[in-house]
Amino acid sequence: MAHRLNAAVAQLGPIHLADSRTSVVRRLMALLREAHGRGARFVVFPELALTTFFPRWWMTDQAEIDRFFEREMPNIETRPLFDLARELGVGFYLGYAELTEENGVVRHYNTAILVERDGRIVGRYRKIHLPGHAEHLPDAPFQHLEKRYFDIGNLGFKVWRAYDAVVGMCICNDRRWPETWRVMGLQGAEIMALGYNTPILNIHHREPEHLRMFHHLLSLQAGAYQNAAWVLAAAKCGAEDGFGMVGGSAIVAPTGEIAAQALSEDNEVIAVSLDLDLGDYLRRTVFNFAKHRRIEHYGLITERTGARTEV
Ligand code: CDV
Repeated sequence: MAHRLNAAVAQLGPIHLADSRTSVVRRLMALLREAHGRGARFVVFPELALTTFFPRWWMTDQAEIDRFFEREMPNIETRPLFDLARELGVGFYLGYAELTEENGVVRHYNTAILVERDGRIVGRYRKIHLPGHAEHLPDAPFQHLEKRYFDIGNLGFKVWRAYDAVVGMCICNDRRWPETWRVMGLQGAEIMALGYNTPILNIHHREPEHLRMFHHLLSLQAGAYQNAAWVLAAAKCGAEDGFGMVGGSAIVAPTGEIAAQALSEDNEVIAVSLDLDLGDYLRRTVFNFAKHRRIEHYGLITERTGARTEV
């Protein structure tokens, strides 16, 4: 029998500073219901899906920063989403800012969780590739302070058995690094989920706006194809308090083809019946890692971080 999973990506339009968690969770629940109505058993929500993309704001008061973080999950505001997931039998990926304590030390992570169809959290990923800067850039049109507000994720790139498939997770900037996909691919990931917040402008250097979408899709398509996996990518997009972020949420097939793509920069569900046998076939043939990879020539990838020319 064909091995398939009906899955959806729930793109979110803007969340403004003034929007409450309760109103955002209501939006997530409406999207979950819509995805369920279209047959989905697994839905991917964006990165930091409960708040505005707060790393754009310079803040020095830790109490003010911590207002964007969740101390437990589910909590009073998000519980209804988990209850609805269980009622409908739909699992989900959700990105949020996690505040936790490890060995007596307070930690802040940019986190994603995987929730099974019975409402249980079965997987947790903490963002590893944190982009941006830690210092205030007074001349930039906005800040990108992930390096200031978050600790580097400490859970690695794992995969989990969920929804009768093997599922990996990553977050936003991770998609630009081929190592992210490969480490999940080496664990047999059939589905790789990610949420993102990608500002339309690059604050580090000026570039044509169309490159933002091109590099986004290029990264998803390469990651999917080279690892023979389905990639499900959910944007938070549109203008949050006037700061624009790209849409382009997509479901990419293991062939690297885009199977579905959001058209708007607002709340939008896209859904596809994922043919998991297709990835399986490609992992047994052109991307049969055991047969074709030559790890004796790949040492530099883990031995060296920055590029250095020695000739
Ligand atoms: N939230 C992100 O990680 N955003 C980054 C920045 C660099 C645009 C991204 O890679 O999309």
